[in-house]
Amino acid sequence: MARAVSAPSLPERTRSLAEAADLSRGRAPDPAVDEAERVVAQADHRLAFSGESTVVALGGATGSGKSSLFNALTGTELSTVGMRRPTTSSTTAAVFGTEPAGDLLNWLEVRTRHQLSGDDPSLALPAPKRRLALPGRAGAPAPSLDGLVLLDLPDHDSTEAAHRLEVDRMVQLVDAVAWVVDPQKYADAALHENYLIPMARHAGVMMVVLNQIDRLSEHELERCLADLRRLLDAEGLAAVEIHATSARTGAGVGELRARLAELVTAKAAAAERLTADVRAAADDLAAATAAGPEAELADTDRKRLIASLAEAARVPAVVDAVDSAWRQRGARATGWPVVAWIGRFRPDPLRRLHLDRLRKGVGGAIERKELDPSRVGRTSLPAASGVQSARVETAVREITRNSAEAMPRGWAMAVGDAGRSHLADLPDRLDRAVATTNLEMDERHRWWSLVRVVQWLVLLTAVAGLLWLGVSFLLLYLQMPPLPEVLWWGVPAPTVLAIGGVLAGVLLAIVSRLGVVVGARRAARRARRALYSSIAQVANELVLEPIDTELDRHRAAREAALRASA
Ligand SMILES: Nc1nc2c(ncn2[C@@H]2O[C@H](COP(=O)(O)OP(=O)(O)OP(=O)(O)O)[C@@H](O)[C@H]2O)c(=O)[nH]1
Ligand SMILES: [Mg+2]
Repeated sequence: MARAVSAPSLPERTRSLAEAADLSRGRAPDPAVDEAERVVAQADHRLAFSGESTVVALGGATGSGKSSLFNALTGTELSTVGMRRPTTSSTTAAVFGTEPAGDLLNWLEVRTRHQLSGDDPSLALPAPKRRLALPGRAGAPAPSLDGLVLLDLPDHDSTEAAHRLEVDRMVQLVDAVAWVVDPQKYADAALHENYLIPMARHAGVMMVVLNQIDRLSEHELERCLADLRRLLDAEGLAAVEIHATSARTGAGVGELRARLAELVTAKAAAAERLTADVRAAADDLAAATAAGPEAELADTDRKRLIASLAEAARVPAVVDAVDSAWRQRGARATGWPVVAWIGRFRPDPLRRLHLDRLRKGVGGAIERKELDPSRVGRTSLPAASGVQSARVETAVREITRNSAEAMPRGWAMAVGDAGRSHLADLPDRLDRAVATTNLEMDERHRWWSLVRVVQWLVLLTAVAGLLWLGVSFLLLYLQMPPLPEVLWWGVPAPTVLAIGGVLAGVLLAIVSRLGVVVGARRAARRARRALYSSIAQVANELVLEPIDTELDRHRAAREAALRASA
């Protein structure tokens, strides 16, 4: 299959993730499905709101200078900078430009908002008080931040649990995060282990801002930046960019603002963030969906199930009964009538199993009323232990186990449940399938009738010969004139008729017997085929199709998850 050349768009990924989550519900672990659904909802909401806005949050430990930097970037004193730690307890938003971001902020549940129009003179760059050893854009005209929604968050390492919850909530929703650190605490484990490292997939929409650089000498700053870089690289966060600022002096703030302006102008942060979210959730779902190769019902498994069900439904016994019933009926029809007549008293093997119900109606058609399942009772097979439920259960369990072998547990269980979904009905349906199968006992033995006519003619001949002989003996006994003597081949005709008739009848019976045996074997094979096809129908409907449906669902879930994470 040709691979798609271009990567799927975010809406395409989101749709695929929604599909994967929907299909995986009840099969993959709930947390993975819940997370996928949460991400889908988040993407839908975020994309429904202004695509023109980019939401950037300032996060970090208490006292790192988030609020100070927020004020420096906005050129305001909107956020409280305090001596008492922690200071900020709820998120404050600054909306740059004239585009209102009310819906977006409602969705983010940020209540403290300020609209800063783009041409606000207070946003002019504060003059840098010292030169930074960074590639800078100091002195450049203030870039437009129109469309930026800047958030000042509470501290993530707070003594206040509510602060941490608010940070976690916001970090999940915003488009980009600038982690503000200070020279003392930039290596703080709480930040790195709880946020930076787990969010490695979002490296493209995260940055670290080393603030308070006015407290460092140029040499110390260089060492500090190099150390921070090494640390991030070692954590797999090489893609995370580092900025250096002093909210107090304004150093580096211009560069940071320019970087934010780039982000806002590109309008790609929201999509990038959501794409990372969707891919992460899709990867989790994919991992919970497929461990091994694609699961499929092998043909050999299908055949084995049908064979096991046939065994359990006592098909071999029925086939044997067909064979002996055919022989018995054939012998009765074509045998020497005197002996055949005695055979009438032997019970018919099929009738004994109550399997002789299908008879030909007028014109050769099978009488439908006989096939009406509601009118067909159970065969008497149960008496001979009938459909053995235990064997049926074993056969079904085996096929579900085989087909779900390589699947993760939840999916394997779903396949098992699908296979067993009609287990209770199965013995009855198998029995009914056997009972309603046309065993074709009335077909292909027209020659029997011909032989029967000949047998009776031959018997009549023998009887005529015997009568003739009897009359001759009677006349002799009564000393009456004998019948005229007729000789055939030098033997008296009545003797020829009597002995020849008996011999011919027996001979015809023997020859016919061979034909009947061959016919019985064919009839048994035909019956076996017909019974197997009836059993296969039941197996398909009650076991194989439900399993196939679940396997199709699994395949679709896996493909959707892979499409979402591609
Ligand atoms: N020297 C220096 N001090 C700074 C700088 N930025 C902030 N401060 C000081 O650091 C302290 C904390 O600043 P805030 O802006 O309140 O810090 P915060 O990160 O918002 O703290 P919380 O709201 O408690 O999470 C204040 O006393 C600021 O004056 C800076 O760049 N240089
Ligand atoms: Mg603050």
